[in-house]
Amino acid sequence: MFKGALFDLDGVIADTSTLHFEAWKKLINNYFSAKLPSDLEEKTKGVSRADSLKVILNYLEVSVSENMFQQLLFEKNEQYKESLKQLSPDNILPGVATFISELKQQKVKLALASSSLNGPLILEKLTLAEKFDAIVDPSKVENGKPAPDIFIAAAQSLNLQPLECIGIEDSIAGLKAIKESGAFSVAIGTNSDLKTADLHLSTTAELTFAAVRTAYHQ
Ligand code: B16
Ligand code: MG
Repeated sequence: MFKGALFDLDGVIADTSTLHFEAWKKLINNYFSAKLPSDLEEKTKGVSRADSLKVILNYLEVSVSENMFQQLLFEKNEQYKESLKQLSPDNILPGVATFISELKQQKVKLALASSSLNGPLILEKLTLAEKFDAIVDPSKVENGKPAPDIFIAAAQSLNLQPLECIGIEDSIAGLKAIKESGAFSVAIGTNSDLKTADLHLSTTAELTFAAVRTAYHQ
């Protein structure tokens, strides 16, 4: 049996991933009068704020000064934090609260492996913070997703090996990170690249302890 569960946050625990992209769209419209295509959202999922901005500037074929780059990061986060003001336990994705309770009952340890610097604030707002045994600070991790570092650090924070853990992700970058860490991968979403996970589910509503345990033992 697995002993640890390493959770991504945006798009797995809470429905906040669209809020990130909404904030980027607004910012880029304000600064560059440009529209971002919806397929760019997947490329900004799971990766750090700075890496997301690099993806976007690359798409726009614009280069900016370091000062401007920092200003854009700051403003995107201000915009994002504004949208988080409305966040409540209602934003926990379907099935996730029950899944977390099941894991706790089974004495599985929980760690957060989110790229988001806003992770602790979001868990507080969702009233889930006390359920987690550890929260990895993404600023202390050398390489962001798709590198495996944050999932390795999350397992370590529970005094476990990645092999003893499951990792749960909604992004392609995050799935790659879980696989490289050696943890059992659970991917959630409809993108076809997510189907390479050890267990692929279309939505969090299918995320149950029974489903994961069965897949883990196969
Ligand atoms: P922040 P996750 C990621 O969270 C988001 O998917 C990604 O879109 C965002 O750029 C990144 O967090 C950084 O977030 O700007 O709040 O520090 O999916 O790894 O939980
Ligand atoms: Mg995510």
